[in-house]
Amino acid sequence: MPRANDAVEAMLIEYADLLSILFEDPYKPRAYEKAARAVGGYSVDLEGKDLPEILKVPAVGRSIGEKIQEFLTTGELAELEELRERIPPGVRGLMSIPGLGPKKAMVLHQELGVGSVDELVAAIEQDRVAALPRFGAKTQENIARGIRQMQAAGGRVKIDVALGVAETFLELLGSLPEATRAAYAGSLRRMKETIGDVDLLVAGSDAPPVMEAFVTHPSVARVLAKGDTKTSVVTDLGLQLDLRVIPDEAWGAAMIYFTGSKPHNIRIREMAVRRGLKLSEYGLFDAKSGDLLAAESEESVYERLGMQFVEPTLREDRGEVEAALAGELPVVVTERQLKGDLHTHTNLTDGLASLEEMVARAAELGYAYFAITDHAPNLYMQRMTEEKILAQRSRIEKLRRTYPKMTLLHGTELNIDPDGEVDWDGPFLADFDLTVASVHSHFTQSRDEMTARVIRAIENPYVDIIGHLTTRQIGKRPPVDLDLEAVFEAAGRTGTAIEINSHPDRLDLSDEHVLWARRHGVRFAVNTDAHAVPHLDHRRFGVGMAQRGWLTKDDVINAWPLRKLQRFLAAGRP
Ligand code: DGT
Ligand code: CA
Ligand code: CA
Ligand code: ZN
Repeated sequence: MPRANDAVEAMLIEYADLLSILFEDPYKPRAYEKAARAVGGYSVDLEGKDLPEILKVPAVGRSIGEKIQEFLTTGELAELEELRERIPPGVRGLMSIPGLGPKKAMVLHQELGVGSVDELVAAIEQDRVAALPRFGAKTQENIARGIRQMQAAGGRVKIDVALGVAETFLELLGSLPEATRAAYAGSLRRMKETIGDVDLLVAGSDAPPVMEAFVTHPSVARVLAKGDTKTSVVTDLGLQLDLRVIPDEAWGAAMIYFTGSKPHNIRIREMAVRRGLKLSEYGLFDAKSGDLLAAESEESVYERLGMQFVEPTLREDRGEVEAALAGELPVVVTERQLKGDLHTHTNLTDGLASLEEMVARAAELGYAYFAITDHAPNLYMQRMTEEKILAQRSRIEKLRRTYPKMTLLHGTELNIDPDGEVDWDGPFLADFDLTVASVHSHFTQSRDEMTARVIRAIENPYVDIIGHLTTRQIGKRPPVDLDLEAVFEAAGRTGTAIEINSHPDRLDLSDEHVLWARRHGVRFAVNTDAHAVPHLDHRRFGVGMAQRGWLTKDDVINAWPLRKLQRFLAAGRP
């Protein structure tokens, strides 16, 4: 169930966007954005909370707090409705183009009547954007590049968004008396980084009431097709959902079929044919007699095919069918096997939560160890100093007494500078339990420069983990240009772990990069890079990526017992 906080966050961001389009003052929108992030990252659900409770959220003052209260009690905000009257919805959409701010969006609307991305593309093709005062050819080209970047996501949505929508619908569908089971399948179950549409399955013998409940869900914006076996809708977020109602007895066969992937399905179907069998979404049958051999559970179907059960995250026809036939599938790492998180932030730098709040949640997750890795000084905005980070270390040392079962590790996230150097020198770095080093600037260096830069950081004996290696942000920022073969070779050679950053905007490394790095004996850290308490749960996405990269617990350093992790961290230090 999406929390009220998510709805409040979206409302405040829209309010900030519209303010920034209409007014010159940059401070007010920023205050709303800050409050929006604080609400989204706040660990307490604001549903039903009164004003004093709302005012406990960091960065939420009285005026914003009252707006949140109005929104929570009435479901809307009068002042937001007024702003919406003044700006066509498409204009705000223009702001999601990388590099296009609110002022330019408003000029494009006022001068050219542009009210959507499609209209903007047309205006660019006619060179009408370049002709605007203070725009010019260069700005037009930048905007065109931004649009291409945005469209590279291809209308797909990020996995966290799709999962939130799927869970909301399953809550409704699963509670219907006609439904004996309900689940999501498709790319979402395979945990791909982006999702084209959400595939839902409901088991039951009476489909019409299920379909009716589905299309009348409040977040359905449009019904594309409605039938007794399949119904498709589009939600208010523009995401398509396909619902299929299937007989209980065929649940397993249908789950296999609609989980896919298509290439995996084709491979197992061909295999079935070679054995005189026939596999469909209704079951596995004897081709000659037509007798049903298996259908009820996925396990029974795979077993009757003579293969191991294949985890959904592995079903991409990347060799998993052969491995399952030979009984050689890897036992992929699971969320429960993670013993700690090795990259997290607090409000000492740009995190939202205090050290104590982050650590308390880590303890709830049952971690054996937990690392705090706030930003080092060269990310100037964060104003880190030696004094501050040493003071944090003292606080951590005191906090250790409160958590006898969890080992708190003190680390830092270093910045890899353009030459591959990092913030502090050896003696100071030696006193950290671990370090993560990441690229946070100069993203456009040439491939040779960037590769040499990252390898230098990898070879630094004090660097334990490379954070978000390619720095991509899905749908927003392309990856940096790197010779990955050379980078992975260096990481394997030096025993430097590479992070799988679990944030759904990053998921960096991607599955294919994990498979590639693994061939060089690289070790991985599945980290959240959490900047707020709820972000610690993003690990499920990082684990999905690790599974898609065929990783077992032996490949993942934060699935190791503390002693083994400590030996790994200490190795290679002078
Ligand atoms: P998406 O939605 O683009 O993120 O990716 P999927 O994998 O969810 O693809 P989708 O929604 O088109 O179909 C869901 C599953 O249904 C797919 O993974 C496998 C199965 N499927 C769809 N079309 C075919 C087909 O033509 N042949 C076979 N064997 N399976 C199919
Ligand atoms: Ca799908
Ligand atoms: Ca589909
Ligand atoms: Zn970080």
